[in-house]
Amino acid sequence: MFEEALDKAVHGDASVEDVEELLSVKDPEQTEVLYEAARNARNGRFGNKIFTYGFVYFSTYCKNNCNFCYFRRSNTGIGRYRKSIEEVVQLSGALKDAGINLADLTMGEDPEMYRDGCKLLLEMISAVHDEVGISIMSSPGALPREMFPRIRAAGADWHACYQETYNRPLFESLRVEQDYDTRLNQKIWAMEAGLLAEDGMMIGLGESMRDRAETILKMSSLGCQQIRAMTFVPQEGTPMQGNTPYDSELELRAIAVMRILNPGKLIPSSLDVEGIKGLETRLHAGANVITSIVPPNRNLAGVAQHELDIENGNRSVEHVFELLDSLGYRRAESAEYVRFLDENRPGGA
Ligand code: SAM
Ligand code: MD0
Ligand code: SF4
Repeated sequence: MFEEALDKAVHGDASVEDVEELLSVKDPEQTEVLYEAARNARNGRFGNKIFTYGFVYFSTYCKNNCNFCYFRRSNTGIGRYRKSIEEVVQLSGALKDAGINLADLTMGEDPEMYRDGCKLLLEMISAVHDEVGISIMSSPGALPREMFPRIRAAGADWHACYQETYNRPLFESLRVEQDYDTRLNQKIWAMEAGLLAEDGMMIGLGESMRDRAETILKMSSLGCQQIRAMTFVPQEGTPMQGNTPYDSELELRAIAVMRILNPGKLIPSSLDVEGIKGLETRLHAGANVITSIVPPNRNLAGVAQHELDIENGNRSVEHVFELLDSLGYRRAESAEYVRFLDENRPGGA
């Protein structure tokens, strides 16, 4: 029963069957009840305040071959780039000046960045930390355990590394040649080193409703301070290019359920799935962070939508802020964001 499952979720004792029930809701009125419960959970902790993240995809080279990803190594013949430290500092500075709360420094698993104990990656993080002073998320893929204290010392606040699914065989078939446990440990090693951690799931990879429910419960219990769901967008030139694209309904229900189970966590509305037109629905379902804000004219790519809404300025800071205001939300000041980080940092360090 929907009502019973929702009640249990709100009170923090939802079973995997309850989560499945909530994710499967079809009736439009019940779906609105689900979203409303999610907004109540969010507003109770965060009011109408929304955090904003700029996306700096600074290297699109990758040694991996994830079946779902446009930037997998076998997708030869696509335009790739690697930004210099100066350029990343400049981009991050512009985000800070515009009032964005965090720079998400993201890369493919670029061997150039990993060379000599991740020398370039560490230099990149410390340059942004020292010269700009904006909060930093590092999204570098899977790192060896000993790197985490060094990433933290360089000035990163967050390590983002998404499991995509907690169905192990499905993970192994998608993230080919990658180790499930090593990727799972990324979140744990990060938190041990005093970093906040983000986990995430994708929807539309071939997983079942049960898998989605189990993944949401695992993500909720691991202790990460930020969790996300993103709909898979099929990519040209990859083994999954012919998959039928999903609409965003399941992602919205996943966001709502994640929020009800985790009132105090950060949950993104990514502009990287449906562009700017997908923002309102995701906030309505309980998200409280806007990610993948990308300035135009900088030759920067997104991940799931490597072009959508970037050069037309729809993912720009100004455009996103205007829309937030018109929807009745308030963008968080960076001081408020830093307070959230300080209050939620593992180990209180
Ligand atoms: N390379 C690093 C890694 O894999 O962790 C960091 C960047 S990676 C491109 C960031 C995330 O984008 C992936 O973990 C996945 O969740 C998401 N992603 C990649 N391709 C996608 C697609 N086609 N549709 C939706 N999300 C996608
Ligand atoms: C996003 N394109 O927020 C970014 C990316 C990496 N930490 C995040 C998936 O949608
Ligand atoms: Fe590389 Fe990340 Fe894409 Fe996988 S998801 S191919 S690791 S950039």
